[in-house]
Amino acid sequence: MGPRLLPDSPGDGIPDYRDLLRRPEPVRGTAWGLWGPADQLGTLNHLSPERVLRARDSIISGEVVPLNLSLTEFEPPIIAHRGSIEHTVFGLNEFHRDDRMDSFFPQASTQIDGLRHFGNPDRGFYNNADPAHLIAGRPELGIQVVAERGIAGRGLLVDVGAYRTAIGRPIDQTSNEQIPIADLDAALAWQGSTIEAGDILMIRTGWIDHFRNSARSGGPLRSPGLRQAEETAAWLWDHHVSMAAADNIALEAWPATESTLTVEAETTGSLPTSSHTGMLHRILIPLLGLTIGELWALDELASICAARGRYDVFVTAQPLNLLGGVGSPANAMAIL
Ligand code: UVW
Repeated sequence: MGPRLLPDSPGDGIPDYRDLLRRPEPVRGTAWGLWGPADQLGTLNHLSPERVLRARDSIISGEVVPLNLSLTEFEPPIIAHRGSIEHTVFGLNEFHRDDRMDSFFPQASTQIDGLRHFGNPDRGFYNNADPAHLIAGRPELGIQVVAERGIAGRGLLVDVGAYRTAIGRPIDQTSNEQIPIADLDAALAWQGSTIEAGDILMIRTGWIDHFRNSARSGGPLRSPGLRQAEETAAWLWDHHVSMAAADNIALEAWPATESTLTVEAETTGSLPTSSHTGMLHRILIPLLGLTIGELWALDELASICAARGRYDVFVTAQPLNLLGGVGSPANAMAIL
């Protein structure tokens, strides 16, 4: 695999998804090597300084809208293997306070999933990273790579939840409804938006509001989200988005029980099926190098965007600078 450094201007020579599928093995269907053999940023490479600068055109009023839920929003935790923060405030004397967090799961609330988070069972981790190196204290694909760079650029809210309500076909928030790319395209047309290369895409389903009002009462955890299909991956890749975030559990529908995606390791039985079976994560993160955002707080932003009739904003997100971290609170904000 020869390194091929991609130019970063619109209309540049980035291969489309079909071309990725025509790449020779062992990189068929992947973006591996496109930004160099040692690349750790994947599609965040789309966020060139020129694009960041252009994103200032999205700032109209100077209003700032944080996009983060509370670190303790989900009590009890919505993902079983993630625990609850134990926060201790202590003082060295009567006029001093310090604090400590135990049982802190960086992906327990509004988060960024770094490129360590998922490998593809048939292909491996992004840019062929050695799985043995994906451990605490080692740098490969760690979230510190993103923290040391920072995320800033044009954000585009796609309010597919509002669109579906407006056309009288509201998303079923109680289900793991799969949202097809046709709905994303229709929502973009409805709100008068066009994706630009490098956009930080923010997809609002409206699930958080539903969860706050009802899902806490119990029952199996479900959220609508992107359809688990290769065409979804192709759509995200071909639009040259720098990252994709959503207000739901996993960006994609959860659980992935309606997925059409398979991996050979599971079909041949060498890997047991699991809750990750069928997940789109297995393409987006390891094969395309797409950084993902989950559980982003997009409702206030959506109201303001609807009122101003414009859905592009300036976005920043700054993950924690944790060497070898897998994910992080997003620390994201929109500037309008
Ligand atoms: C799920 O597995 C549901 O999502 P993630 O691990 O990306 O938070």
